[in-house]
Amino acid sequence: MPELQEAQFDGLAGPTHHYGGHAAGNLASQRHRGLVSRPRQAVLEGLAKAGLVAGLGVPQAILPPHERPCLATLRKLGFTGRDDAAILERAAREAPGLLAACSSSSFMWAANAATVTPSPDAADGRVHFTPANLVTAFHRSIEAPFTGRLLRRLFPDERRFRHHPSLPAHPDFGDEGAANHTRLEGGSGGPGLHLFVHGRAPGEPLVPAGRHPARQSRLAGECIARQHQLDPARVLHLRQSAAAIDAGVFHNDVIAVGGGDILLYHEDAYADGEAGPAAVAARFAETCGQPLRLLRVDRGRLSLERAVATYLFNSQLLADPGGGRLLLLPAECRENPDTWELVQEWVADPACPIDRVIVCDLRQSMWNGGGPACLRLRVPLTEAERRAVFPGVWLTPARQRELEAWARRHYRETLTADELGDPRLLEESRRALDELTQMLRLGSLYSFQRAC
Ligand code: SUG
Repeated sequence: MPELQEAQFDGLAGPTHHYGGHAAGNLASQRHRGLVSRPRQAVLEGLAKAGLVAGLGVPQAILPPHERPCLATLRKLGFTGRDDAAILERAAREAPGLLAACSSSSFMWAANAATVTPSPDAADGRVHFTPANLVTAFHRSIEAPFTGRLLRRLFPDERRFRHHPSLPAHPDFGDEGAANHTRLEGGSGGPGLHLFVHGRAPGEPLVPAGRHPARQSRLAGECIARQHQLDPARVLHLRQSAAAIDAGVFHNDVIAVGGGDILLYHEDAYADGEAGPAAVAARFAETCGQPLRLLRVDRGRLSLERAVATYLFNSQLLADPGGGRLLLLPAECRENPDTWELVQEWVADPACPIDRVIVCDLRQSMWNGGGPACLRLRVPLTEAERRAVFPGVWLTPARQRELEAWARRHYRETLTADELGDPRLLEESRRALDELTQMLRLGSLYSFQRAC
C-alpha cells in the first residue's frame, strides 16, 4: 500500500480582503464589519503560517486568489457600463453592499473550497474532488466555478485525479466543503473512515430553529460520499447541535478537529451528545482495527462561547518531525488563560495525544472568522500523486520569499469599503494576479487574462 502524506493547500488572501460583515452566523465577521482591513498583513500572515507548516516537513502548497471584484458577477447582476471602471462606479453608487460581496476575499478559507478524498478510499483508486457550492451566503456562492477550474489545473492527470462538478445550487445540497469533513485513519495507509457533519436534514429550513443558518446539509455529505466512491461501511454522518450553531459554530471545524487516529471535539458539538463520537469510535475500531483516541473538552472546562472566541478547535493537527503530534493554534488561544491552561495540561499529560503546540498570528483572517484550519485544504496524496501536482504551487523557502516580496509590491496596507469601487484597486489586483501566474508558471488562469 503506497504511503499517503497529507499535503496542505493554503488559500492566499486577495488584494481586496476586507471586513464586509457578509457571513451571518459567523460572529467574528459580524463583529468586525466595517473595520479597516490590512490586505498586505492578511496575505503575509497566511504565508508565514504556511511557511511554518512547510518548515515541519509537511508538503505545503498555495492556492492563488480568485479575481475580485468579480466583474462577471456584477455584470450578471445588471451593472453594465462602457468599461470595467464604469461598471464598478455604478455598482459602488447603486449597491455598495453587492459590490463588497463581489469583492470578498473569502476564497482564502480553503477548507471550504472543496471536499477531497484520497485514492485508497475510492473504488476507482483515484483522488476525488468536489468544489463546494457554498450556497448559503451570496459572497461565497460565486467561488465554485473558479475553484473547480483551479483544482483541475493543479491536479491535471485524469488517471489519478477525478474532478466532480459542485452539487446543485439548492439549500438541500448546501455544501461548505472540507470544513465539515474529517478523515480518520489507522496509519497503515489503507482506507480511512469518513466523518461528514451537517447542520440540517433535507427539507428543513436554512435556519432550522435557532438564530443562525445551518450551512451544511446532510444530503451534501451523502452525495459526496457516493460521488467519491467511498465504501458505505467507512462513512458516518453526524449532526451538529443547534446550541453549537447558535453559539457561532458555522462549520464543524470551529468545534472539532480530527486526523489520523485522533478526534478532538467539544462536548456540545453534536446533536446527540456523546452518542455521535462514540459511534465514530466504534466504527473506527471495526474498520481501522485499532482504538480511536477521543479527546473531549467539557463545557465546564471551556464554554462553547469561549471555544468560538479563541478558535481552539480550528487548530491544525500535524505530525511533529520530532515524533508525536502537534497542534498549530491561533494566537487568541494563548491570550485566553482558560484555553492556554487547558492546552498546557494536554502537552504535559503523557496520555494525551497532543505532544506540542505552536502558535501563529492570523489576526486579519481571524477577524473574519478564519483560523489556521480554515485557511488550508488537506489533500492526502501518495508520492506519485504528489509528483503529478502542478509544480509551481509548492511552497519552498525561495518561493515564500518571492511571494512575500510580491505581496509587499502589490497589496495595499489598508483598505476600507469605500475604496472597493476604485478602478485603481481593480487594476492593482489584476496586476498582482497576472504577476503571480507568471511567477508560478500557471499560464493564463483568470478571465481578465483570457480576454486579452
Ligand atoms: O464563510 N468568513 C468565512 C469564514 C470561513 C471560515 N472557514 C472555516 N471555518 N472553515 C465564512 O463565514 C466573512 C467575510 C466578511 O464578512 O467580510 C467570511 O466569509
